Amino acid sequence: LRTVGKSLFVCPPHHPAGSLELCPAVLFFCRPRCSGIPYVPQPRDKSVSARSVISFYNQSAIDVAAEKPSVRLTPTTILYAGKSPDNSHILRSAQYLYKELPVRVAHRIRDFRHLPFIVGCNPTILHVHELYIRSFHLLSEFPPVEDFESEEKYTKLVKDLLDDHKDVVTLLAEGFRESRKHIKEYKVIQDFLDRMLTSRLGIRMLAQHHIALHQEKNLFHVQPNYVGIVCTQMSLKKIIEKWADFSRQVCEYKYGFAPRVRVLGHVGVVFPYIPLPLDYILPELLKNAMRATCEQHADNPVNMPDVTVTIANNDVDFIIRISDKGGGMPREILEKVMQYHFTTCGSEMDPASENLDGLGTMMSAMNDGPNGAGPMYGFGFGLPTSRAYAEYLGGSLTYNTMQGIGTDVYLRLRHIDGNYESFRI
Ligand code: ADP
Ligand code: K
Ligand code: MG
Repeated sequence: LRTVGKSLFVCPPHHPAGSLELCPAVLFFCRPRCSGIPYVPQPRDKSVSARSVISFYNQSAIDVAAEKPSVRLTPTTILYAGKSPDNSHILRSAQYLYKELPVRVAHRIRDFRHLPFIVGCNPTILHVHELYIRSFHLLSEFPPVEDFESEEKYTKLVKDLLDDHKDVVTLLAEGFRESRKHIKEYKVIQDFLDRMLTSRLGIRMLAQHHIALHQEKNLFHVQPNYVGIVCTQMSLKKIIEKWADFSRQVCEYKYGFAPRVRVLGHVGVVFPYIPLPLDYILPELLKNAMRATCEQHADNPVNMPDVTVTIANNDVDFIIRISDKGGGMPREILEKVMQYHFTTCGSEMDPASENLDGLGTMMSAMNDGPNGAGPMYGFGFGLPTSRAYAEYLGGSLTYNTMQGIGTDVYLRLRHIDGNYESFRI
C-alpha cells in the first residue's frame, strides 16, 4: 500500500514477479510483499548481461542484505594484512569482498528506493538502480570462494562489474539534472549523492585493491612501492605535478593557454597513502583554479599568474592548498559552489552546450582517473564530489576567496599511518 501523489495504490498481495502491467503502482517498489518489477530498461551496453532483470529479481534477498552492517576496514588493515608466500592473503581478500560487496550494494539499492517518487522514476536513475540490482544478484548468487580457481572467477566478476559501473557518476549527474527541478529540498539530493558517490569510491577502492593483489601473483604486474592500491612511498609533489600536467593539457585545449603550476612547501615528503582518491580530487581543483585564471587574465595570457600549490605535512594529516589569482568567486555564488550541478557555465540546468561532446570524457576522468583531456568544467560536480570524498577519507575541503584577487582551496587529508585513527574504507 503506497501513496503516490494524491492517488492511493494497492498492490495485490501475491503480485507475480514481472507483471508490470498488472501492478497499479507502476514504477514503484511495493514493499514488502510485492515482487513485481517496476521497470525493465534495456541494458545500454553490451557488457551488461542481456538477461532481463525480472528473471533474477528477488526482493527479500536485497532486504536481508540491506539490514546487515557494512564492515569497513582501515587502510593499515589492508596494507599490513600480510602477504603470505602461499598467496592465502589473496583468498582472504576475495572472501572478504564476497561477504561485503552484496551488503554495500544492497545499501545503495535501499537508498534508491527511498528517493522521492518523481526522482526514482527518472529513466536514467532507474537504469542505474537496475544496474545495482543486477550487480547484487550476480554477487550474491556467486558460489562461495573456496580455492584459487573460484577466486580467479570471482575476481573476473568484480572486474566486469567495475567496468559495468564506470559511467554511474555521469548517469547520476544526468538523471538528477533532469529530475531535480521537481524537488524543493536540495538536501535530499545532496545526501543521496554524497552517500552514493563516497560508497562507490569505497567499493571501487576495495575492488581495485583486491584486483591489484591478485595481479601481484604474476611477477610482471608487481609495481614497486605498491601493496594493492596502497603506495607505500607516495610523493605528494609527484602526484600533484602529474595532475597539474594533465589539467594544463585540458586547459590549453579549451583556452589555448594555461597557467603554470608551482609546488611549494614540504615538497620532499613521502609517505604511505592511497593515490586513487587524489586522482579524482586533484584534477578537479586544479582545473577550477586554471579556468578562473584563464578567464580573469584572458586579455593578457602571456603574463598570467601561476597557480601555486603548497604542501604542509605533519604527523596527523597533510594539507594541500591550491591558490589562484583568478579573481575569486562572486559573493552571490559563494553559498552555491559546493552544490551538485551548480556551475557558472551557461545555465545551471544545462551544462555548457559547447562542452557536451566532451561530457563523457570529463566524467570518465571522474569515474576512472586519467583518461585523456576532458572538458574543463560544466557539470558542477567538481567541488561537491571532491568535498564528499575528502570527508569520507577523514579530511575536509574548504576555501577562502578574495573577490577581485583569487581563491585558496584547502584539501586536508588524514595520514593512514598517523598518530590518530585513520578513516575506514
Ligand atoms: P564546474 O567546474 O563544473 O563548474 P565545480 O563544482 O568544480 O563545477 O565548481 C563550481 C563553480 O564554482 C564553478 O563553476 C565556478 O564558478 C566556481 N569556482 C570553483 N573554483 C573556483 C576558483 N578557483 N575560482 C573562482 N571560481 C571558482
Ligand atoms: K558545484
Ligand atoms: Mg570544476
